[in-house]
Amino acid sequence: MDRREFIGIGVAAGALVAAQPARAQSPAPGERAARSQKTFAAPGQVAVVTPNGSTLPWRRSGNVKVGHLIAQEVEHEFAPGLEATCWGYNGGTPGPTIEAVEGDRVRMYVTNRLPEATTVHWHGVLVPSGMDGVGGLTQRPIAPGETFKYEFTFNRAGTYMYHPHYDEMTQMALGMMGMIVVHPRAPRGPRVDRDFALMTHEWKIRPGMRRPDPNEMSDFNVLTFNSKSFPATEPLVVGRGERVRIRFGNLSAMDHHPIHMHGYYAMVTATDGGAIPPAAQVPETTVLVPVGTTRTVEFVADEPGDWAMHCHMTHHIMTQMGHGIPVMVGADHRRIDRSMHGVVPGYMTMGHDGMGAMAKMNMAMPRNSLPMRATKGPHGSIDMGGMFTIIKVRDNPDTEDGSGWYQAPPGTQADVASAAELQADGIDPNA
Ligand SMILES: [Cu+2]
Repeated sequence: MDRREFIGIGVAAGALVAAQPARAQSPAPGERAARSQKTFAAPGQVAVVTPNGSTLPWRRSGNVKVGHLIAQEVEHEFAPGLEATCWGYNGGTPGPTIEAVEGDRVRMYVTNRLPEATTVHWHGVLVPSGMDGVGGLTQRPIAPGETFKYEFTFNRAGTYMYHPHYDEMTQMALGMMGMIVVHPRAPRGPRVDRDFALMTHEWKIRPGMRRPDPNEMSDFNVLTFNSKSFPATEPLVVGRGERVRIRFGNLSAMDHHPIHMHGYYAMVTATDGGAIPPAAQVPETTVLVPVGTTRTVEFVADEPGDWAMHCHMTHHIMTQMGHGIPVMVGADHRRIDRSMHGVVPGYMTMGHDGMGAMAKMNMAMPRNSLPMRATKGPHGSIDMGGMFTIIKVRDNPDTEDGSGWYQAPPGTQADVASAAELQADGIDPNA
């Protein structure tokens, strides 16, 4: 195959996309993925953006789209300060989003560069049994060094996922997963202006370690959207009045993620089982994304602002440092500090007034760990990490680089109450 054949093909659109490396460099925090990603969709439908991720390029071979997944070890940065050796596809975790159009015939080559066997299961995609990727049941596992060929037709539009079905516990815990988006050949429902794919995931990485622990069952301490922890999660920059679609996937080991959206409610329009009929769609401000499913939501972004979107399990917006520490809330820290100063000068009990203030401290941290100080926001520290991102609704989304903050119009922002205001409304803070 020569270079000219190495092109993306949008079958229905006929849109050709230039060759790109298997993995675009992860954009810096705040940098938008939209410009760097070469994606395509069917006519009248926008391409999917995978924040912090990439989209699989296709080669053309007759009427077949040919893709190549390489299962391999990858060095991955979860957020500045925390890197780990993970397993993924085509240089990253999650693997590239597979984007196709209903009716596309695809041939997927899977090369195994891992030290153990693997397979790829096309979760939710209706494929012939022998293409289902279940090690031992539907195929011989792909040995290290081998390349297998899968071939099937994406005969239903929807949001699906791919992941190994051999030593699942280890391979998925180490980061092997990806999203699959199949556009309908003809658009259905209202046209959307933005289309995003976000894979939720959970990891156990002990502070200072460089390997996620695949044996962990309950105490996960790194929570991610597309394998990034806030503040490294790219914001979703959208235009005021635009219709936005977000496709969530969950291949976590053990936890369902209730993803809460500020500023909006969204209609849940599809699962990995297919589209939900309009009469059965449910409005939610928190959409539960159970393990092993996808949930697709749509909303109209008619309210400008910086809107948090995050898992509502509070430990899932924590960093590693929130785990395994004693309860100190309400403790008389002065006595403890006094007795400790004899042995550890400068000792400081933490957490007695709650943990929020720790976000501001520049404490020395174990190497390769995510501190609790999180990131600087426009009004102080944002003391959240993990599975947290921001939807930035702007009047001019295409000229925004995503790094700026919303300026609330006068009179529309919470602030300290003045004495005059308190008096006028009969509020006595000392009552
Ligand atoms: Cu969660």
